[in-house]
Amino acid sequence: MAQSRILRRAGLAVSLGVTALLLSGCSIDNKVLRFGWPSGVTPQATRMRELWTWSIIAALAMGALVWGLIFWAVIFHRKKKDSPEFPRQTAYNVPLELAYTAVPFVIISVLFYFTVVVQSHVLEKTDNPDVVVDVTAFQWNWKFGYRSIDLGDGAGRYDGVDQAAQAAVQPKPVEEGELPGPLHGKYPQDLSYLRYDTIETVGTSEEIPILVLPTGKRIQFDLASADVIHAFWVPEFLFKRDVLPNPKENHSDNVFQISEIEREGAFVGRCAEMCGTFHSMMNFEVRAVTPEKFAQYIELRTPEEEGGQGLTTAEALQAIGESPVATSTSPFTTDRGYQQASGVDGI
Ligand SMILES: [Cu+2]
Repeated sequence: MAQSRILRRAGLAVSLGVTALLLSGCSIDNKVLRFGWPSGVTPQATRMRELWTWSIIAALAMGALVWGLIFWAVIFHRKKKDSPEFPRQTAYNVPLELAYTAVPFVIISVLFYFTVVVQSHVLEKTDNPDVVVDVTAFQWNWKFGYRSIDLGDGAGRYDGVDQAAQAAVQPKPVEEGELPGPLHGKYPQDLSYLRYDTIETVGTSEEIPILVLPTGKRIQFDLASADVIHAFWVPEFLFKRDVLPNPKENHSDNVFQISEIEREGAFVGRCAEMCGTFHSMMNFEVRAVTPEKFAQYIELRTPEEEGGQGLTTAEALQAIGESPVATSTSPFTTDRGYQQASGVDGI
């Protein structure tokens, strides 16, 4: 029968297509199979991207099946033109109805299972990351500090907490008769939860902050905001995390890790939580360099009194043969009179 031959051929084409996809598989990081996502630079990002790729393939396969069934019914089971009879009615087919109630649950379970597996891989933390970075977000920029570094072999070992600055923000002990503050007993001006390190990079309106990191090393990010809620987002990490003030009191898990950055390069970072007037200009750059260059960078940036050279971010980047300014994004003007001054009227 012609009809069944068409169906058989269609089935064959679909299964051949799926097999080809399975064989070429998710290891091929090409633009089509990424379905709009950027190419990740961490193993965590790759796992998430693979989950995305397979979820889309599953959804498309399901879509093709459903559309196929709809068109099959529409085309081959219409009411015949000159016949008063309806096509054969198949309502109240209990096994069929049970099946198509049960199948979606199976689909959801499979998607749920793989989501949980990938999620726990992405959220995994180990005790001794090679580099710990303190990220402080504020309206409207970023500050990055190195809290601790241990690249192994004693190279680049460094303990970076700025004890004096940290001590300066410790709140005064509560005096007798003083009322507790409104934030879990703390006062709004109490910024002792923020981190201060010896080597820091602070962004300004003129300078995009560059967070220099080594490739191939486990990196931990500790996030905190000095004011409102921001979000730390590096598209190539395929990962965002909200940055809150008082993260502990706000029940935010403000720590995450990546097991490594897989290649050198400049990757743009953005604030992904609407945080006020200049939110859209709150960009930064992750600059991934080799561990050797990174160790050199840290030494150049270490203050002179601690045996380093006390260079700025830009100077130290230049010294290790890297661009001293961000290459993935550029500063925006934050001068509100700018458009008028440049002759654009009416805004
Ligand atoms: Cu922000």
